[in-house]
This record gives sequence, structure tokens and C-alpha cells, in this order.
Amino acid sequence: MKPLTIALSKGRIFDETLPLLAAAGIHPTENPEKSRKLIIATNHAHIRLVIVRASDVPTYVQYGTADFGIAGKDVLIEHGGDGLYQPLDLKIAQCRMMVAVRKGFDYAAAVQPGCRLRVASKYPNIAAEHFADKGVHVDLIKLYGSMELAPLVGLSDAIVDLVSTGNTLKANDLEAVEHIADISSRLIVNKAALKLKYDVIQPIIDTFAAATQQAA
Ligand code: PRT
Ligand code: MG
Repeated sequence: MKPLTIALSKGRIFDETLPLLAAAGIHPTENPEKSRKLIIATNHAHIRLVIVRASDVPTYVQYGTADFGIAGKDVLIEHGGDGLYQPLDLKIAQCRMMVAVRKGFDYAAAVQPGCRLRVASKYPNIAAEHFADKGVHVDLIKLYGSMELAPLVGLSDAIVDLVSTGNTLKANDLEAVEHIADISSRLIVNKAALKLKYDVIQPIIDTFAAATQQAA
């Protein structure tokens, strides 16, 4: 059998991918949450998982180091999607990309023509495009995490971040003021690998598609 490498991130994507892998008869031999191993074997000698940061999954797949992987649409928009085939929306790890501000901040006034808004985000491309479409001038501040802190300490007026339950915003006296996009995770496949390993990869894509349909 041709060897197959699958790139996944720990946490919600791994957890929500396990049932899909199981539907395809693929069972990891270790839990990456407990193990420190970055390469995880499966019950199939020719299939292995590599555990990487969520935002690095497209890079591993783009370079063919992994044949396929699963990544959030947020990560894919920021990455650009070069060299990637995106055959399936798996409808997992669902959330919304939102603009949020401190409660009581007059957002409507801050986005009037001629005003400048300071926006902190881990997603500078998504944020830049959103405000450009609105014709609002922004100063973008790139952060790598805990964006919710930025408006609280005066680093920015607004943030562009993912919201799922809304609990993090609420706990930090922030409120969502604009919806940018609905986000879910996609199956991403290296274009060359799909051609060379079609007989191994396509049946897995078909199984994931059927399992996703069933869950919907
Ligand atoms: O955590 P790390 O810095 O390693 O990377 P990551 O945050 O990119 O990875 P991970 O595993 O947290 O997220 C992987 C993917 O899950 C993301 O790329 C999204 O596509 C998706 N996803 C779904 C989310 C959320 N829901 C989510 N709620 N990613 C992040 N969050 C964060 C959000 O940024 C905010 O800080 O959770 C917080 C808000 O959650 P609520 O429930 O309080 O609203
Ligand atoms: Mg995270």
C-alpha cells in the first residue's frame, strides 16, 4: 500500500475528526492530547498522522509533506490555498468570524468615513479585506492569540476573532458588532498526491463525504 500522511491539529479539530477517521477504518494508536509524539501511528502500517499547529496544516499539505489534512476556513483564507485541493466542507469546528468591541464603544461612529479604526487580529488578511469592502480605514495590529485582551487595555478599538459560544466575549465585557463569515473546517488535499495516490485518497474522501452527509 502507498504510504499516507495526514496532518491534523490537536484539540477540537482532532476530536471532531476522530469519528470521520473511524468511519474510514482509521484508528490512531495514541491520543496526541496525552502523548508528546508528533508522529502518530494508526492501525494501518501505511497510514500515519502528523500533529501540527492549526495554522501550519495548509503548509504541510501544500508542500506534500502531508497528503491531506483538515483546516479551518479561517486558516485557509489567511494561507491563500496555494497547491491545495479543497473537496469537502466537513462542517466540524464551526464558529463565526466577528468584529467585537468593548461594551458601550460607539462602533457606528467609529466606522464613519474619514475615521480610522485600530483593529487587532490574528487574521490580518480577513480583517483588511472586510474593512476595505466597507471603505473604512484601519490600522491593523497583528496578534497571535488572546485578542480579547486588546480592546480592554487600549491596544485596539476592535478585534476580528472567532466566536463560538460567545462566552469569551461576555466574560471580558466585549460584544460582537459585525458578522464577517461562517467558519467550518475543510478537508484539504495536496494536488499532486491526489493524482499519484488517487486509489487510496479518493475512497477516504468519499467516506468522509458520506459521514458528513449523515451528520448533517
Ligand atoms: O490554539 P492554537 O493557537 O494552537 O491554534 P488555534 O487557536 O488556531 O487552534 P484551535 O485548535 O484552537 O482551533 C482550530 C480551529 O478551530 C480554528 O482554526 C477554527 O477554524 C476552529 N474554531 C472553532 C475555533 C473556535 N471554534 C473558537 N471558538 N478556533 C478558536 N476559537 C477561539 C476564539 O479564537 C476565541 O478566543 O475560542 C474563543 C471563543 O470561543 P467562545 O466559545 O468563548 O465564543
Ligand atoms: Mg486556540
